[in-house]
Amino acid sequence: MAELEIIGVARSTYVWTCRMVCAEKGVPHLHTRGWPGTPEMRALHPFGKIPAMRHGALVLYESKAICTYIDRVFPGPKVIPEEPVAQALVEQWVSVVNTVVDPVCIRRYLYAHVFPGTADGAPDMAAAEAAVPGVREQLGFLDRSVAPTGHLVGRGFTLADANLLPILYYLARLPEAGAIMAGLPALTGYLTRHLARPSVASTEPPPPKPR
Ligand SMILES: N[C@@H](CCC(=O)N[C@@H](CS)C(=O)NCC(=O)O)C(=O)O
Repeated sequence: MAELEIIGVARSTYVWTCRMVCAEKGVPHLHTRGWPGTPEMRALHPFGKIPAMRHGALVLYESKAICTYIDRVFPGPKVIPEEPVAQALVEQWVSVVNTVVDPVCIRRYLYAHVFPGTADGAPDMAAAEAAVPGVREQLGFLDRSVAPTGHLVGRGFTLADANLLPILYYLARLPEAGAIMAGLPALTGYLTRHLARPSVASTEPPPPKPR
């Protein structure tokens, strides 16, 4: 079979999810760095976003589509269960995390710290603090959701977890969200336990370069 290639920078939450799924299933893949908005990414993705995937003649974008393809085409443990209810719940979790949690927790809150757009590159604290009530509400909901089983769906690791973990990983490292998470034992335990999982640990992005 042709080699599978995941293109995008390792620190992207969505790139990490795709690489985590490969590792979870034991699918070898070539990871090629690609920065959003570059001509290389625009050749693979109509809006130059990451990740993209190449497998033989197939080029695919959108992390959910990429992970679904990998799960269906390659052997290894299923990250999207075949049982209809569990499958629907994985769909639900990927959708709500990508359309509700990511916009607040990553695009508004984390970006205010990491890509603030300020003249001196200092965090945009007004924007970060404005996002905190939403971050608190969402993290509380996630804490209650993982408390019963330590997973988002059923009792096993699924794409729902792979899709959420990168977001929690970054939030735990930021002051306001980190403090909120410290008061949410189920969510903190969930993150700590899954970060030790081989598929998660082996694909963890390198630490950011000091400013
Ligand atoms: N829905 C897309 C989202 C991809 C996405 O927004 N990726 C971010 C990096 S985590 C990106 O490319 N941002 C740059 C941009 O939006 O121009 C997916 O699931 O793959």
